[in-house]
Amino acid sequence: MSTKFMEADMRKVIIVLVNLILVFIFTQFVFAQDPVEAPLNPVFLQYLEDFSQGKIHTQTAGGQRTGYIPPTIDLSHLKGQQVSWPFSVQAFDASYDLRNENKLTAVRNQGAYGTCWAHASLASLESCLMPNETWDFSENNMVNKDGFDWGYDDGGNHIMSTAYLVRWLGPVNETDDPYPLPSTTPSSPSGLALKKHVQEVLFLPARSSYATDPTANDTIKQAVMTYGAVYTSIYTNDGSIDSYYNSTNHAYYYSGSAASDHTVAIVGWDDNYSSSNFVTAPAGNGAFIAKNSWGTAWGDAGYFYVSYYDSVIGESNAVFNNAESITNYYKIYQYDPLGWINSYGYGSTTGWFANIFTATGSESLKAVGFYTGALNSSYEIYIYQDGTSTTNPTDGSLVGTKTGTIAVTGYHTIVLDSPITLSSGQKFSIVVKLTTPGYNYPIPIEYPYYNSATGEWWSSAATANTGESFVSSNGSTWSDIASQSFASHIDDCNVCLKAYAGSNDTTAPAAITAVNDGTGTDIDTVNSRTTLSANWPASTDAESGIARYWYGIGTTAGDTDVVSWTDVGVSTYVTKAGLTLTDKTKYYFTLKVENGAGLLSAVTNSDGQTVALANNLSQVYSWPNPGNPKNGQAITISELPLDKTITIKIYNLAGELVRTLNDGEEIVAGIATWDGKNEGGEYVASGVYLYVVNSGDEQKVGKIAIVK
Ligand SMILES: [Ca+2]
Ligand SMILES: [Ca+2]
Ligand SMILES: [Ca+2]
Ligand SMILES: [Ca+2]
Repeated sequence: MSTKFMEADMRKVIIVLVNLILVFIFTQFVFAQDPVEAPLNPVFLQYLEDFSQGKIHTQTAGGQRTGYIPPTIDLSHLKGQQVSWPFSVQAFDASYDLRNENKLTAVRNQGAYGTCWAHASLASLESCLMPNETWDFSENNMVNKDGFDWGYDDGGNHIMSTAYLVRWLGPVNETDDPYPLPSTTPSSPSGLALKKHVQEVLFLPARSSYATDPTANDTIKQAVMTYGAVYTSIYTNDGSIDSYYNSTNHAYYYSGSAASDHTVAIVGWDDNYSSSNFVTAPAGNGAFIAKNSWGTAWGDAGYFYVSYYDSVIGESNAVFNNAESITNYYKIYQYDPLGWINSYGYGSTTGWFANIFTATGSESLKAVGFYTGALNSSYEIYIYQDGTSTTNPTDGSLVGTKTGTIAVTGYHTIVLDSPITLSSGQKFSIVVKLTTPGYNYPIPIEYPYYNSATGEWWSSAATANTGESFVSSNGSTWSDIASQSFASHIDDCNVCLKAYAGSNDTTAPAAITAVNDGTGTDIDTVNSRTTLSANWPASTDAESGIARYWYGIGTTAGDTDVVSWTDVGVSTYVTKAGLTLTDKTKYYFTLKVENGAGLLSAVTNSDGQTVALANNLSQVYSWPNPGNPKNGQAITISELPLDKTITIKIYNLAGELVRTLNDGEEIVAGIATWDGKNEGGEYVASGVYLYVVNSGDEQKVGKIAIVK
């Protein structure tokens, strides 16, 4: 062997050694020090790519809008897993239908917008609250206020709706923020009254193939029976709903490999639903019953059947089952308003994560909330107080612990065994050790995601500061994750970990000093049959702040016989429409204040406003405008004078008489309605119409836009 060869061999040995050392250092670096981000959901990444290439269609051949975007977080590792429920379960009946259980609110209509995801989410939330409570929450608010980068019409998913709900931005009432009519620009007011505190959302595993797994439907069936309607995803698009949908039987079956593009709510099942009811017969009988958001004119009054053999239904599932009273906790501490963007891990099913918070009042820490990415996740919670370190969340005194197991994937609130007293300005940290069996990314994280390939932002509003969120592989060596050298595309990162506190305030808030009738300076007369307003200066409570104002309206001061006590959130004015007011009668607003501890102030009354109706046409107007009478909402012509002979005629723009609404009779209630039909009983075409009101000595002309 020549010297030259020996030198070459030595060089090889050295290179191998150096490589080994580098690999060793690198693995130490990765596994002992820095968390690894889970791969983002490949279906989401494919969606972004397809979107950038203009391949995404959010409308069926029938013109129905869809609007499902796959989430950033990949939960495909759960596919086919069955939940081990923490309660005893019984065998399923062959059929079950929430329509028979007083567990469903009315079918909604997403109309012209890609908002299926908000409709399916709230269908589940509303259903789970029934039959004890019946609500109609605002999809418009959820879509406008979700906080993500994509627009109103661009779609969304259950991870987004969960983020909006568990950060306590919603739900708000439909009547406070109604769904927009077509052709209006969607917007939402701020400061609306929050109606529930959503504390838990279950993300059920994706369903396995029913053809190969007869238990594939069990988890969904159990959730429907136990909780209510289950949000789920289906495939409808590229015009295919017409190819896969039997509109006579309202039966849908798709067997291809396309991704989910629409969301609905599963509300029941029928094991014996015949395979012959579908366009193409699946391998056997059986169908889920699903609630759609395409109005009652579609399907079986808005419902339809989806075959058990459908290849897509059950892919993304959520149960919005734990909406609690807004008095459950007074305050939420959180750094993750945009929720679960992705997850971190250290190559192990166990990881540690922590947040340091500063109390902003005299409070009691009562509960902790976070996401779990696997079934049967086990947790250990440690609460520390009075730490001085800004880099170690376990600094300070350990003042509380709690351990347990959580059966189902999703967002959960863990109530501490005993509340922990906090004083204003006091530091406290929540430390969680979480084990997610079968999933090596136990740490849920929020950050501003940007897709450089397509130039699309997803969650750019996410922000973070150092000293907030920490992660660790072992609970002793911690990394602050606000800015990270090891993950160049991630900065402004927080862990998804919330804290819930009650207030220790024992004194009631100050009563309102004065209530003004009307929308400005106090008025004493009002010219309306339907609408009263009031406004007032803000109240104060130094300890726990103002949680909400309550108002009522009565015909004597302090009474609430016209409008019973109603929460208006922190708004310092209210306009109540839809009343039936009596001429020459005096109405009084009455107000009280609730603080963060749930204590109420004394009551303050306005000095009243007397209804004094105009006996002319000056206040006449029509609403809604534009209107869509074919959708069941008649056009109302309002503020018509009483004690007069009135004619009301509708003309088209060509000046042709379309309909006579009133021909000289007195208008008893001060309003007239038009059902959108002509004299022949047919709905008029879309367009602008004129209404002409004549009272003998006066005439008023107004425009009505009809849309369909
Ligand atoms: Ca609604
Ligand atoms: Ca954040
Ligand atoms: Ca107080
Ligand atoms: Ca007054």
